[in-house]
Amino acid sequence: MAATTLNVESVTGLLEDCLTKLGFEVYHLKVGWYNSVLPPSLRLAYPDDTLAVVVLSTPAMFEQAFLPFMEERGCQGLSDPIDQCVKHCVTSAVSQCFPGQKVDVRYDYELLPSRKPKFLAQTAAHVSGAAFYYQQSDVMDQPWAEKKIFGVCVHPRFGGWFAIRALLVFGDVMVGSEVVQPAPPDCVPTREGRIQLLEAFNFHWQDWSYRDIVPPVQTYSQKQREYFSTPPAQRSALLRTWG
Ligand code: B12
Repeated sequence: MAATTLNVESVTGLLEDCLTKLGFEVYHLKVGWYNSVLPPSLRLAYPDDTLAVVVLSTPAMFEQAFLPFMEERGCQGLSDPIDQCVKHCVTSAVSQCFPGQKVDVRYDYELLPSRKPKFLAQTAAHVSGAAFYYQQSDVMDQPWAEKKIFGVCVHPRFGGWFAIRALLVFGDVMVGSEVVQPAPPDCVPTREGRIQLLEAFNFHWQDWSYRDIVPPVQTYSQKQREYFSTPPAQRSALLRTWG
């Protein structure tokens, strides 16, 4: 498709056609929305009107993309199989939907030479309207004194049962001023709720209770929980027991 015919609807529509059935969601943003909340060292080197898309994995990704991917590939020798699977799905979708188009694909686990993340996944999710990013500064009269508290995004339908996987920047696609920035749903509006959320995410993240801060429409299956609760070195053995 020629660059001039691409716009927000065609880009997100094409990506959804490929990725929704694999358990992913896509949300558009303008680079300017993202850059405006970040210091210069973390900004993306694109004009403000450049189109970007943030890709989330939902609970269904495990059964719809990951298990079939592992079955096809075999479990041997893959380090970070989930990351490899996401990369496979996203790059296949991009090359199929946008042949010849310049797309800068950045994954959540990639670092710049400066050791900073290639993109701030939570900031991207928030400014796209996908999931509210609750930060320490969103709590009035903080009870944590000087302690650093990491922030966490909450999805209106999946609570904490999702991950932010990639940012796609379409360097040749500019978005007009008619596209307005959506506010993410504020699903944890009270001070008490936000304290509970941030404490669960920072101090008890292994019990996964932060994920249920709002009633989710779907959570990770028993199989998926078992997989993520298994130390990475033993995960391929676990996959083999499932045949
Ligand atoms: Co982690 N981790 N992590 N993690 N981690 C990520 C944050 C992410 C997004 C990965 C993913 O989904 N694929 C998820 C969070 C999902 C969510 O939010 N729902 C995640 C998770 C789930 C975890 C764990 C639960 C383990 C796990 O299951 N994977 C634990 C839980 C945390 C804990 O320790 N209790 C975990 C742990 C960690 C460690 C190893 C501790 C480090 C450090 C954590 C941290 O710094 N937040 C870690 C990292 C490094 C990351 C990673 C790779 C980068 C985060 C980072 O360095 N951010 C991200 C993936 C990614 O983003 N690529 C995952 C840089 C800091 C400086 O950014 O604090 O958000 P920041 O500050 C910026 C904003 O405040 C912004 O400017 C600041 C920068 O100047 N800003 C904004 C300023 N004003 C405003 C205003 C608005 C409105 C907005 C939107 C932004």
